Amino acid sequence: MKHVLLVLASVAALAACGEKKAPEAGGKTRIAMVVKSLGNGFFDAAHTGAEEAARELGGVEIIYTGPTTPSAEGQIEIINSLISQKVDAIVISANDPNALVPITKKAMQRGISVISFDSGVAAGGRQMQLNPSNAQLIGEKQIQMAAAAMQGAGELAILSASAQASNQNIWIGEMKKVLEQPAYAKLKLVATVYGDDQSDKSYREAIGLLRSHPGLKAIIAPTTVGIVAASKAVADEHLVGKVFVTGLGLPSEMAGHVKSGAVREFAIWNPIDLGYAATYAAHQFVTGKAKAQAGATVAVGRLGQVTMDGNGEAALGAPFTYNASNVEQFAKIF
Ligand code: RAM
Repeated sequence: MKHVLLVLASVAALAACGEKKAPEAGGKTRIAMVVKSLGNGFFDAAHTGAEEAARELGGVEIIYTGPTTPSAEGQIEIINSLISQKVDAIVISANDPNALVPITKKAMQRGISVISFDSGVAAGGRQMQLNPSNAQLIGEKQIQMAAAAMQGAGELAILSASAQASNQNIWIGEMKKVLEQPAYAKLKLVATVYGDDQSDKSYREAIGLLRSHPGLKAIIAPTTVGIVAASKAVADEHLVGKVFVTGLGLPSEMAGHVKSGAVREFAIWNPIDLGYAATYAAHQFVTGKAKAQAGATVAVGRLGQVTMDGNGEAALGAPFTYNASNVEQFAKIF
């Protein structure tokens, strides 16, 4: 797999980690995976990957946890408790890039390794951020898929996760840049709404978009929860064939919506691999094999190694596209 090195400036916060504590003699290395919220299939798959890494590494226990709804407050409370439990590492997908920094800094000062993955903590609050792929590529891919479904012209809207989500906000920024390119001059972004990665709120927001923008031709949902809700809303409003949904989804949750025609194609990376790599990388920091330094490489087991850029970020491979020809096959995996 080809690893993409994101070039971003600022090395400022890489040194912000405390002294590493050695895992207790004889005890297991405890790695806590803190996700945006429980009950999200994307993170269930990341958890599967974390358990795989734990088995491979040996002597590792995974504590899988997260708030019931995606909030920074909920994650702060959980991290406080993980600090008291003296876990060895925290692997977090953040609900807010900045709000978590004080608590994750505190964890690092206590010798806990902190890695963010998927949705990043700002540079001062973690030793490494593992991105699933290159953000520009993710933004570009989603606009390309929408433009193809819309035949190059018309109104589109974005249905995102929570308004503070680091990853979705970066991808939306990239999508907006792509929309400025002459090739997409006939595409008009009319609204961006937030379903908070909650099925019911995402559904209500999607219905709202369809009713307030009768000329809408596409909804891009850069979230696995949002894309399912938007597809259901399009079907329920009898708009299949008129409004196309695309974005980032799990084949297992999207197969039916591809079949119905609400979705022609969507993309995603392998969430099992992402959880596996993030857990493996966290273990490298716990054991002192990885250092938070620009240009440093970090081993990620069967996926090889990733290279950290000046902002402490590294990335896995390109997203993959799914459509009627392959969605059923991948639906069996994630
Ligand atoms: C949701 C979450 C997650 C994101 C995926 C694409 O499950 O918001 O952070 O990476 O969608």
